[in-house]
Amino acid sequence: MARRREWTRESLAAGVRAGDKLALARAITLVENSDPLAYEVVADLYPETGSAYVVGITGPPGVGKSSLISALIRHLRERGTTLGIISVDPSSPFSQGALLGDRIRLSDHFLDPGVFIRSMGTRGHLGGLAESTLQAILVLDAAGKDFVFVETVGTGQSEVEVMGVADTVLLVLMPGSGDSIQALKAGIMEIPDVIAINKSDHPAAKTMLNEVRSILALDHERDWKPPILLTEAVRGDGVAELWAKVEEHHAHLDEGGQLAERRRKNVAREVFAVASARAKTHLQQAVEGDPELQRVLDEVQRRELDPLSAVREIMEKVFHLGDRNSTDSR
Ligand SMILES: Nc1nc2c(ncn2[C@@H]2O[C@H](COP(=O)(O)OP(=O)(O)O)[C@@H](O)[C@H]2O)c(=O)[nH]1
Ligand SMILES: [Mg+2]
Repeated sequence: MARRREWTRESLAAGVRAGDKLALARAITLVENSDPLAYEVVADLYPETGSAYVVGITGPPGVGKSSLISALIRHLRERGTTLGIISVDPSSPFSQGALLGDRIRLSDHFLDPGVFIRSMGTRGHLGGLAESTLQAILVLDAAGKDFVFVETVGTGQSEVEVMGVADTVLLVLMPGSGDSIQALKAGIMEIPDVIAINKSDHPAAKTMLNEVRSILALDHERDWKPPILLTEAVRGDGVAELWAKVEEHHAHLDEGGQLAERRRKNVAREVFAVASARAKTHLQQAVEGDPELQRVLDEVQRRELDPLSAVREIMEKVFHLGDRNSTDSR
């Protein structure tokens, strides 16, 4: 390893712009650590972002998201397209230590200058996962990547937030992903833009395809009908067809002027989500470290103070806010 380089705000921003892998790695590490230098660099780069197309790839663990991404990388690299990949999957093979044993030669991608892959842990993000993912996407965007892929395990709230920044959301399922089917049916899971039923070599793949198709058929209101494709990520079957559908969705958004609108909404929601997450952290820390606020909570427990009066006291003390949510202002 080379001696660790000292990056400045200027040199790091310049390195990111040039797509230098060391600079990208450093910038994203700083983002993960909520380092002030990361904020400065992203602030400098932000006006230059917006040209990367962001594809969110979500779905239950083990369905083949990472394998599919790898197959898509191969497909796209043949055409010279450049890519940034952020994997927010604790079991991701996209960390250099975990490449062995996989039939897909992910290591090839690490040597390719047109691809930057980064795995981000789901824990230990001071500023929250949504925040660091958003910043990391901006870094890769500023580096001039044509596409940024974000892989998340589709289970929790943070993943929903992470998917909120994607231009196209690709849901990956496999035969046997019954929970996801139920979640789609019940409306718990948002309808994605494109669905891949991976592991099409599995005998139940067709059944799964029909099941998903029948659920989506109930939804008549969308102007974009999410296409459902069978893929076999390991062999690359259906991958070109899958990508064609992502591009079709992109074109669909472009045509109607919907891409700009979707991005505007996404950014607004993301800014709000990050602000909320910070407010929550601030509140928790304030209550933990303040004996007076602890006393307020104790009083509620002893039924000496009602819960909403406690809320009011806490909000006043921590945020210097009155009772804004009170209905009596109407
Ligand atoms: N049979 C079969 N196995 C697959 C396919 N795609 C991925 N796998 C395997 O499924 C396992 C999980 O894949 P991975 O890409 O890590 O899934 P992820 O957790 O969704 O990212 C690995 O052992 C892959 O080799 C496929 O299309 N067919
Ligand atoms: Mg994965």
